[in-house]
Amino acid sequence: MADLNAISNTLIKGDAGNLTSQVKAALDEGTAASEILNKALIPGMDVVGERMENGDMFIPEVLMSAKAMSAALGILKPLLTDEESKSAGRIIIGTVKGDLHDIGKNLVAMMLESAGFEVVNLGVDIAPEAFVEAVKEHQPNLIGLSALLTTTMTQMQKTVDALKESGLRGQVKILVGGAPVTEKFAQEIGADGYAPDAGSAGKLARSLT
Ligand code: B1M
Repeated sequence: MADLNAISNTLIKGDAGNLTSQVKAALDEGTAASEILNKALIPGMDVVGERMENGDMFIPEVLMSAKAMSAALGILKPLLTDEESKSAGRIIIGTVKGDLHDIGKNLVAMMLESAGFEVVNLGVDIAPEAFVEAVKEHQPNLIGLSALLTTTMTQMQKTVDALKESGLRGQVKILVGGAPVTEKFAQEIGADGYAPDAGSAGKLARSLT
C-alpha cells in the first residue's frame, strides 16, 4: 500500500523529483489518482500554507512545493479525466488581477475538462478587461474566476461589473472560487455560482449550463 504520508512530506519538502517518483510508484501499486490528490497532495499543500502563515516556511520554499505539486498534478491529470461526459460547453477560467496563485485554478480547470468542458485557461493576474476581451473572442458559456488573496477578491466584483458594462453579462454564467471566497460573497457580487473545491466546480458548472 502506498505511503500517502510520505508523499505529503516530499511535497512539503518541495522535492519535485522524488515526488513524481513516489506518485508514479503509488499509481503502479494501484492507488487511485483521486486518493493521491485528496489524501496526500492537497493535505500537503495545507501544511505548506500553515507553515507559511506561521513564518516557518518562506516564499522560495513555498514555490518549490508549488512546483512539485504542479509536476505531480501533470502525472495525475490524464487519470482524473472522466471519459463519460463530452462537450458540456466552453468555459474561460483565470486567476484575477493581482493574484499569482494558480495551482487550485489549474486543478479546477482539470476537473472542468473531465466534466466535459472545453476549457480556455487564461492564466494568472487577469484584469477585468482581459476577461471581457476573452469572452468576445471565445464566446464561452461560463467564466470561472479564482482568487486566493483577500486583497484580490475585489477584482471578482470588478470583473462582474466590467462584463455588465460591456453588455456581455447576460451571455455568460459566472462561477467563482478560491480559499477566501464564500457563497455569501459570490451572491453579493452577483456571480451565478460558488464552488468550494475543484470537484464541486465541475458539478456546479454542468448544472449552470
Ligand atoms: Co500564497 N498565500 N502568497 N503563494 N499561498 C496563500 C493563499 C495564504 C493563505 C498563505 C497563508 O498566509 N496562510 C496567503 C493569503 C492570505 C489571505 O489573503 N487571506 C498567501 C499570501 C499572503 C501570499 C503572498 C502575499 C505572500 C507574500 O508575498 N508575502 C504572495 C502573493 C502573490 C500574489 O498572488 N500576488 C503569495 C505567493 C505565493 C507563491 C507564489 C509563493 C505560491 C503560489 C504558487 C502558484 O500558485 N503557482 C503560494 C502558495 C503556494 C500558497 C499556499 C501555500 C497554497 C495555495 C495552493 O496552491 N493550495 C496558500 C495557503 C493555502 O491555501 N493553504 C497561500 C492548494 C490548492 C489545491 O488549493 O488554491 O485553495 P486552492 O484551490 C482550491 C479551492 O480554493 C478551490 O478549488 C481548489 C481545489 O480544490 N478553488 C476554486 C480555487 N479556485 C477556484 C475557482 C473556482 C472554484 C473553486 O471556480 C472558478
